Amino acid sequence: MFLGKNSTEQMGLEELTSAYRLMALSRRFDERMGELNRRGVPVPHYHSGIGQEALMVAAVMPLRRTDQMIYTHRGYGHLLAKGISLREIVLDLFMKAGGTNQGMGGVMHVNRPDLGVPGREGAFGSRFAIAAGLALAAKLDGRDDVAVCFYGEAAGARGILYEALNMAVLWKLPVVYIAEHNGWSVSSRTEWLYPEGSMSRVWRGFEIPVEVVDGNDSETVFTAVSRAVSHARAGNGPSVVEGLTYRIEPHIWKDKAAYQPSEEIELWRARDPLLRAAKRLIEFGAGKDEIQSIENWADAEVERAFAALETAPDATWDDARRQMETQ
Ligand SMILES: Cc1ncc(C[n+]2csc(CCOP(=O)(O)OP(=O)(O)O)c2C)c(N)n1
Repeated sequence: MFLGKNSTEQMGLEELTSAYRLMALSRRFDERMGELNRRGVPVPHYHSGIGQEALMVAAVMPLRRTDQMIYTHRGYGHLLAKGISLREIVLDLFMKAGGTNQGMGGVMHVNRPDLGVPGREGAFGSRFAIAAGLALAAKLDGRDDVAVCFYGEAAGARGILYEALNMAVLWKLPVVYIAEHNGWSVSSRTEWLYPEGSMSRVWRGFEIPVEVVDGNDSETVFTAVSRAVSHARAGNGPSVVEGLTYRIEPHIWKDKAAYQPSEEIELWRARDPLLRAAKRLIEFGAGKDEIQSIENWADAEVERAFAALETAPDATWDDARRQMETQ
């Protein structure tokens, strides 16, 4: 069962330019963190999202500010696209004051409830039920907001998916699940975890709309998720979009990823979502200088975020308590 194909939300030059800015920022930040790590600078526990930027960013762009979004641990594109600044993310990562959790949650628990980012679980799986709960809250309050829940191969293999989806289908909850099919779950291939190597196959039994899309093509992702969001907002219940992408970097940097064949990585590098978006921008009429100026802007933003880190004080429990009292 597929979502109504006659729904034609598509990216124009403006949307694709916005997507490219956010994807470039996410990429530059991952590259900078990798560089620091290679130089031996102590960096926090980190999961690089290189290669997955289109899925992270273009799937969030159809959302409103009040729509809820549960992100994954890999990459920061989801958060940037929902309006959280790189400065806040960096301060959270390095556990400084001035971020979103005042140094008390690290990057696992970036949250901005005012932007529809309530945070996320540390032990993967409960996100399926949390997202269904957020959708239920919107429905009970009479808001037409939706909840969007990204998940990886590991979370999707847990039993709570079935419990949550059963309730979401029963109560027609406005929730969209987005599977980040990136080929690997630490050192296990997706094919070793799911029949037919399909993360969305299990959803078919619920007879809800399922779309499998090229997760490295921002326009395709945007269109599919826009359709899923409209479906949920119109009161038609849950759906799933599975985006096919690839984890270019190791699970974490201390993992040498000897299990990951270099030819496979090269194959996917050639499908780089940024290169593809840049090519499309040129087809839309953008100049090479415009693309370069976006790259320059992203570099400068990364500089600004790290500059904030230089002066930020360490967070204290008092900062955290004050923040909790104001939320
Ligand atoms: C219940 C639970 N078990 C284990 C972990 C530790 N853990 C963190 S990331 C990860 C792998 C995630 O793989 P996947 O979902 O495929 O996402 P990817 O890292 O490929 O983006 C694991 C097992 C966890 N957070 N929660």
